[in-house]
Amino acid sequence: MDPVRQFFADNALLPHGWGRDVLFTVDGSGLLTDVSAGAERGAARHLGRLVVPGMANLHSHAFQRAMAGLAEQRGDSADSFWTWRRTLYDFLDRLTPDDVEAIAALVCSEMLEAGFTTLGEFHYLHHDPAGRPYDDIGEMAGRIAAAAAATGIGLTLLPVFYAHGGFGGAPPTDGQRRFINDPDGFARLVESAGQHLDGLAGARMGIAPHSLRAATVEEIGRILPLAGDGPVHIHVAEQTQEVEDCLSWCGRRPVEYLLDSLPVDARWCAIHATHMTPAETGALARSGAVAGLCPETEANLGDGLFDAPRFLAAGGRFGIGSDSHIHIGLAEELRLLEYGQRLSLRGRNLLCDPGAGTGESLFRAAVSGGARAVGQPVDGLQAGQRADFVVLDESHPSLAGRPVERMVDSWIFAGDRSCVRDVHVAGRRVVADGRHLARDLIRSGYARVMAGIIR
Ligand code: NGQ
Ligand code: ZN
Repeated sequence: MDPVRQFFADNALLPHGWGRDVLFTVDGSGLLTDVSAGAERGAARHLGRLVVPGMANLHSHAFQRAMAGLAEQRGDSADSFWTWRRTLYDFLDRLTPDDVEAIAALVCSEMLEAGFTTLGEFHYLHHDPAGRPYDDIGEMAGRIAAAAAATGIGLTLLPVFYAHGGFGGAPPTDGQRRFINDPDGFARLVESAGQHLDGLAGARMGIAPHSLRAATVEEIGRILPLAGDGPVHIHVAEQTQEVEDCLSWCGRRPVEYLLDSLPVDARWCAIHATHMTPAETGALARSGAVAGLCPETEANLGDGLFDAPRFLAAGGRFGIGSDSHIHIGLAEELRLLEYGQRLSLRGRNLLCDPGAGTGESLFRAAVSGGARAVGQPVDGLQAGQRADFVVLDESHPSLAGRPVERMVDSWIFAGDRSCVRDVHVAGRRVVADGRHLARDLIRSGYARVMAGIIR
């Protein structure tokens, strides 16, 4: 364990607003024990002029980073989410554990460079290309853990339970063979995954029944105890066809069915939740579940628009994920979340708290909702939370000369990851001058993998 350390920021975004001259005290396990504004710097290490908390990226399928941009040409028939999914299934046929580790390391390093300090990995590529478990059923989970360890990102691993190809326990398709487990196999997988996380600082585990298409509510009820007090994530109501299939199978809509059938509470994260009636939106907000929004992927896949104004007005919590990694950007995800509403409602500053800018409102909400969704102490710069610092570059053209209260708005709407200078996880610096410390090694490993799999 490292000794107690102190860090100092000229300006830091604290839970209740910007603080000046902020002194952070960090214990040996990387948690903040004290945060004091108006302090003397003393011997503390200077972080920078502008420090904001790290954010969790709550929804990721890391391997999909390797096919970003490869499904953007029109096929013979109308392209849709479902034709994209066929491309995905063909692509993932080829990936070995070494490939997945190298791709996941790239994803983690890109997330860190963007300002994300925790990864929620919704991990479902379990078995070998023939659909047989590896000798260690948690082999692939171990590779995700290795990538997190190599990059220093905090990891919440969410092993996925996937058993069916449609509502009502329909048999899986051949393209899904690498994902499939029965509840007993899944219990072994969770056990092995837990062993792979042993000794990995900043790691946590939960579970993820993939969707109401891929798991029955009876099966989900059976596997729930495996989550312990960890988070439970599920994809729900992403596509209108899923809503129609659910209605014709059970007479209820997916979110309605989920809330009626399972004990959904603040430990849960409903990924996408795009298609809800106003009643479902209110009920999901009241359940305490976090909405896991992935605006860039949802736009890329043509999912639809989440009713954020209604959800937030009902007290709903949300966080963001980069899901398919069509692009990895913290500013861009939050910006698109707001822009979707602007385009549809023809107004401005729609997801804005009174007294704060829109970018800052979205950023704060996503830090806090993200922390809840990944089940980690990453809810902002306050005592008891992890010392995850994102240092912004005040000389960046999009930030230069702005008052401190407009900095996050300027980053989110006018900037991108080039505004991020340094990133620390648990008090340890992993990004310096915008570059992950192992960037070159990680990128060359990734390039080698890509040369082998793109045919
Ligand atoms: C996934 N992605 O699990 O990667 C899914 C595709 C499915 C999104 N839903 C597979 N965006 O949903 O069946
Ligand atoms: Zn997903």
